[in-house]
Amino acid sequence: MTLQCLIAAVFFAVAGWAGGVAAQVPLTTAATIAQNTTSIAVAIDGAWARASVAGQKATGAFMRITARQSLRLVGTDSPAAGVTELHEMKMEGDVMKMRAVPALALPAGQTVELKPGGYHVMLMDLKAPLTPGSSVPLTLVFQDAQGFEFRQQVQVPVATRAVPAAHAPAHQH
Ligand SMILES: [Cu+2]
Repeated sequence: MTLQCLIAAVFFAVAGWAGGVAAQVPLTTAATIAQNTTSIAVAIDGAWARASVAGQKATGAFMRITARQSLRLVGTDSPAAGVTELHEMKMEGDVMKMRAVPALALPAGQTVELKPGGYHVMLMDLKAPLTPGSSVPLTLVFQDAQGFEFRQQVQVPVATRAVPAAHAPAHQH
């Protein structure tokens, strides 16, 4: 297949997909979906990944996510890690256990916090130690109520602890 032919095929696939979406959902929703690709629908703040040392295989990334419309976080990916998963830490009896979860619900307008001891993005099979002061790209995959998926990339600062939030809503008086 020539490159030109490949581009044409991709364009056709995208055009066909866009037509399908427009046919299934009201026009206003289709417009919102179109905007999603430019990262408007989801606000992410306070993101940080815990620094790791040489030989350490895994670490966690944390952030606050606020979706304008009801969405689910259904996937994560980072070039810094061989495997990237969404995890949850939970007490089972008196033991803190960590497990992979397939998706995280993001109710419209509510801030969902990924934090140590709770939900987090697990970066496993690290390709190099995460050094404080550097940052790692992280791709989040969201799915809306219609099953439409879109991706948002975040540049996550590496730190040894949570970045103090200058605008944390919990501390306004
Ligand atoms: Cu984990």
